[in-house]
Amino acid sequence: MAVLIVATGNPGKVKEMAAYLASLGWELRLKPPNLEIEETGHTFLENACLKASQVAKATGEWAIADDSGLEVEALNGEPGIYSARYGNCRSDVERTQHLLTKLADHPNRKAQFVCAIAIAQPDGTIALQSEGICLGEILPAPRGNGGFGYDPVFYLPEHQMTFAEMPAELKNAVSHRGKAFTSLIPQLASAN
Ligand code: ITT
Repeated sequence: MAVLIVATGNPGKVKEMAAYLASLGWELRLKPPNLEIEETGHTFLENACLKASQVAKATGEWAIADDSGLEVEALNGEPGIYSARYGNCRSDVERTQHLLTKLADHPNRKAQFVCAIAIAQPDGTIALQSEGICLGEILPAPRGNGGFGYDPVFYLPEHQMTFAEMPAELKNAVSHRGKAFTSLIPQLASAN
């Protein structure tokens, strides 16, 4: 069974990525915690490729990376690729509050989550890549306890729930990450 290093330090992502990758025939391993990759790309895809490629080279194994974030229309796409470090806040709760403060009572609440996934071979060459988008709205206050990051304020009108109110299986089926994995998984299954 080939080893696949999950190149993220975000526990919320690890859980979701492991759910998509379970039963694909790869032995999943976490990236060494001291291996930090600087995200110098200008797009989600560039950063996903950077992380996958550098972790693959450093470990000598296949690696999969996710770069993702929230784009809010009324904030001209902020926080975007800077979602993890928005406002220099130190926790998901603070970042979410920072977003709500910036958006204030703006009538346009439209937002989208974007996810780019890249898989690199042990020599760092990118073997597979994929992207997914999930459209929603930003609520004026958080709702729900599930998920991670901005999930409590990201509302899907068609489900009448935030990501944080959804059972994990439903979020995994409809999310930006779910869509990226759906197109990636058939290719990944045949790469092993
Ligand atoms: P790694 O780079 O180690 O994977 P990270 O958290 O720094 O972890 P990103 O640079 O891709 O990852 O930033 C993604 C941020 O976007 C993440 O920290 C959340 O704040 C947000 N985010 C991404 N997907 C999300 C989701 O499904 N639900 C809620 N917030 C999400």
